[in-house]
Amino acid sequence: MRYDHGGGLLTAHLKSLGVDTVFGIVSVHNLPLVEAVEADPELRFVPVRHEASAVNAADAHGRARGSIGCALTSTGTGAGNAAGSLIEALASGTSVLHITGQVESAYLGSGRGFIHETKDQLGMLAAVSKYAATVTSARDAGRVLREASAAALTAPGGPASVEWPIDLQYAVQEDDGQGAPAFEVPVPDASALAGARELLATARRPLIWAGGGANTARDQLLALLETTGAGLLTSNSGRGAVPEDHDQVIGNFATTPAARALLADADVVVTVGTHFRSNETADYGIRLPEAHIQIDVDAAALGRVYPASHALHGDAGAVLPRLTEVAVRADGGWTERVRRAREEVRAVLHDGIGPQAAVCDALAAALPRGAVVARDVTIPSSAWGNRLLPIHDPRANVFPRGGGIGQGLGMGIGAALARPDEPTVVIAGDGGLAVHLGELLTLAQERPRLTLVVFNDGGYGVLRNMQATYTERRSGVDLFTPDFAQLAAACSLPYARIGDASQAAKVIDAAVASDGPTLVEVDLATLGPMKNPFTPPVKIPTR
Ligand SMILES: Cc1ncc(C[n+]2csc(CCOP(=O)(O)OP(=O)(O)O)c2C)c(N)n1
Ligand SMILES: [Mg+2]
Repeated sequence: MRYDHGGGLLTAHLKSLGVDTVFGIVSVHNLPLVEAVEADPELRFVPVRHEASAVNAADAHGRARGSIGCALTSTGTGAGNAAGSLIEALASGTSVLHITGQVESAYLGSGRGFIHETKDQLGMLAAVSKYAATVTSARDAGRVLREASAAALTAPGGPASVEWPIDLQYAVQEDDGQGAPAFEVPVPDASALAGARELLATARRPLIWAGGGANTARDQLLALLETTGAGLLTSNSGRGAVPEDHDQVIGNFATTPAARALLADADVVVTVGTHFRSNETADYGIRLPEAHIQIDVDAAALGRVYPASHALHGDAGAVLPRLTEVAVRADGGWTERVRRAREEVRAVLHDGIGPQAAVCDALAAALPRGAVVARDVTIPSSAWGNRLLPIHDPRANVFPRGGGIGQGLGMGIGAALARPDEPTVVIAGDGGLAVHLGELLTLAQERPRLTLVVFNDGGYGVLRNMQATYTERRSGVDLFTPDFAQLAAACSLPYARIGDASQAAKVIDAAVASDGPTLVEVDLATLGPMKNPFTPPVKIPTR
């Protein structure tokens, strides 16, 4: 195919991927691309206010659809601004096609100070992306885009960055349509698989632990769960792979005493596509049974944290049915114990969060099944949003897996635009929201069905709690916080306040039912403290 310039090539490529929304900031170094997206009736260009948010929004747009998102940034500072959020997509293995500018190809690497030029932009992108490449000719761009997208979409996924010199963006493109690489799906070792099958054929107290890698094998996971009567633990990323109202789902509660006791008594654990991240394993401190069948498409993950007695290098969707074929039913008492543990961990947490339980309950009641809950890194997310607030579909489960604050609103906007027919909720703290406060303007401009719930405690509460627990200091945690009612008014955003628990249901119901954005402030000073203050599950290394 021949295209007048790179814009036509890009839009055709995006449509072939099913992408209909692109997030970015326009620049002299991406102008033909932005204009082509904007001009195409099948595509929407969303001008966000920071490149990090462009990547967060594109990432979450992909997560909410179970596909890939696209972000467009400028050269140099623009690409650098995107880097923090590319790190998030890399940490989470989510698929983002990031296209950024580059100086004219004649000046690449010349150090002449061409506008936006930076040292080793490709090296920077390579460090934070799964794939990074430079377009080197107008015959080459199509291949690079296809290769990048295939890398982003192939499990374990990640961001793919393409830097495109501005002269080559404007050039006539000759695309031969070649070069979409085929990736081989790994097949587990036959003897490891046979051993795993033998083990499951006699297991009477099985547990399953699902991570984000199980999200593409939902039916197969459910079949193994129901055939065995096992209990299901999940990482935060594995939430919703089986809907969390299923009575065998314990969920993201592995570090609780009840779940640890189950792990101690289990005769086998099958783990599926999980990292065993530090926060979800008490810094790798919780114990797993020795009989450990681990399934992962990423060879590096096998045995990386916990030894795997049966390491199955393969795709969960293909491997799980091989186990289900031979699996037997657990002891009836075991499945009963799983159900009791499920109830117990929820009741204990519900009680421990005190008045915030009213907000959690209100959200659970107001949201339709499968609606996206995007969660910034704030106490309400860490304490209950990541566990208690039910998730029934992995595409609803949007949160920064790398733990970086400030990404929630951008993610929420991306997800809300991916799912215009449903409400989306963002849970953010006052500190995290301030990182990309400019995205309130994107929210005001695009007006998606998004309820932004800001938990205002006038600072970085989680660090305050850590300091109170460990050092009795108060350093760097108290923040000037805006008057949110006035801020909302200045942005033409409807505003509501939850000042005590009795107001939660009414405020949340109205906001979620509206067909546009609402800023809801939860005033934590008047709502009152949690019964058990939250301190993060991280250790002080010297203690
Ligand atoms: C990018 C980034 N910078 C700093 C941190 C450290 N950090 C973790 S939570 C947090 C406080 C967030 O404050 P807020 O959003 O108000 O939530 P709160 O803890 O008050 O509930 C900070 C600064 C981080 N996780 N990510
Ligand atoms: Mg705060």
